[in-house]
Amino acid sequence: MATIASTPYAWPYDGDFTPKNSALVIIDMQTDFCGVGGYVDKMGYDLSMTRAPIEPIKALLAEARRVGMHVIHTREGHRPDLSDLPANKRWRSRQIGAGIGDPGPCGRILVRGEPGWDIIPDLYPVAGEPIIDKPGKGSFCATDLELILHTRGIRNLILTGITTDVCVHTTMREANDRGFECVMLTDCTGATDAGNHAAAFKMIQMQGGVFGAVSESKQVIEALKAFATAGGAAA
Ligand code: C5J
Repeated sequence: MATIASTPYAWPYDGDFTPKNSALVIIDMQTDFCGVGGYVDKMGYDLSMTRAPIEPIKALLAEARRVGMHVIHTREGHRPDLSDLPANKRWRSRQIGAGIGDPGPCGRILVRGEPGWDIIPDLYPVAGEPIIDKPGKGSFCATDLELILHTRGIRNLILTGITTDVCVHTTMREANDRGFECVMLTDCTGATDAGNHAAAFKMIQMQGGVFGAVSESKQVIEALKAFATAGGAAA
């Protein structure tokens, strides 16, 4: 039995947590969401909030790699011909002056292959860490994430990234409905609005943990260090 201190229950619910049946999921840590000149910056939001999780994720990622836990990255973006960009998504983004597919300081906004679309160097994936390219907010919609999780025997998801209330929350909801056991980390996520960040965590904790549980990186790192100390025996 191994669990991570979290609320409203010790996660995972049944104590079946090991680096082999769990994945650190790092959502959309792209320049477009946390870099100068990217999509979020162009919309005029405070970048300090979407940049806040960079260092906590970096520390957790180092520990996850050290113990051999699965790591999965996602990127939100569209085909260069925009054939997978719904007209209403483009229209809405143009209302706030950051049209998806339009040119910006970091290349065409949220378009695959452009500099702003890629994952920031601090958190760049290494060999063996799948990258899920997704056209929507959720990581399961129009992707092969579910197949990869099943193929690798992963049942527990540790959710991090940006933004808390949009892509990370949508992914948690999709995963929960598919039977995956999820925890989201407060310090490893960030929103464009502090109130939305807080509300997103409150929502998770309703109804006994309606989408899963809430924790922070310190608790996960402690649990992973315990596995390393036990030489994997705890698994
Ligand atoms: C948004 C995301 N906020 N990664 N995307 O449009 O949360």
